[in-house]
Amino acid sequence: MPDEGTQPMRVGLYLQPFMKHFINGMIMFGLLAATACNNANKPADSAAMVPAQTTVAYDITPKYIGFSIVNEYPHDPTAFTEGLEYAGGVFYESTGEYGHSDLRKVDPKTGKVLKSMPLDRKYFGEGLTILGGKIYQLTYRENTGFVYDSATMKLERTFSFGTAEGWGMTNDGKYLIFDDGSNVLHFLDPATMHEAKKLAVADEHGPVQEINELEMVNGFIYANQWRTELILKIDTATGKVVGRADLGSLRRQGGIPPETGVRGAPEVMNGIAYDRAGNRFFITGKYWPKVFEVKLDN
Ligand SMILES: [Ca+2]
Repeated sequence: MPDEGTQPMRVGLYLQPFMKHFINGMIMFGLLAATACNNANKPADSAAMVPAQTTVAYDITPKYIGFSIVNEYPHDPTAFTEGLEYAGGVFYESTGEYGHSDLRKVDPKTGKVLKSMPLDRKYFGEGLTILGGKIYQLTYRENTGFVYDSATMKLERTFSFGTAEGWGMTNDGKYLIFDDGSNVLHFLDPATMHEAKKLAVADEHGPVQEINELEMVNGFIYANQWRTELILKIDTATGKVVGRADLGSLRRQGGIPPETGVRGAPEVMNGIAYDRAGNRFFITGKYWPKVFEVKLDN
């Protein structure tokens, strides 16, 4: 392996916007091509596996969702947050960057890392979710996912998934749901890791690209859209964006400085967790020194 200063992703970090757009474009081209192929060759009953519709725009504007900051807690400012989930009174967090990625358990009140399972430096951690006593964690471009025992955080096995990139992840109690930087949500059966269905996300303008960190709340998926300050509320039956929260002022209100491009400084918002018992949303970002407890007016 090259040393840290010459790692591909040290360059890749700054090429990420371009590369993600390029790769997303390729994925979309592939999906459209596959759709055309499927329509020509497959019977109608294969609809569940046909790539999701990608051109629809809805004629109803998503509901505006206001927000307010309820509380704020410390967050490790060296954590390149890629996934965040709340369970059993603690945060489970997946962090990214080659050589720095881990799965960690974090005390919400203090931000203290209670336990960390570092990834090999060839992996870039991405989304995570907890289902059926297991923690599932994606990687960015390594087409590898990890399955841990949720009680011990011991790594049990790995799996592969059929997209070029892995981004955010959540679950609906039955399926693992992840995204790949496009507008498509992928539903995986955790028993087989086979893809059961796809769902295209769209709003009144059409497909919504670069869906990122996810959180399932009361039957809706809440999603960061990458490089925006938006949280989208998505109907899991249709893929329709039914609500939209603009957290653009969260940084200012919460004392998180604007992005500067300086390495290690706070980057994009990327982390949504939900405490069902307390009906609390938690929001953080890459290299953010705080986690915010937020009330969404939905
Ligand atoms: Ca989450």
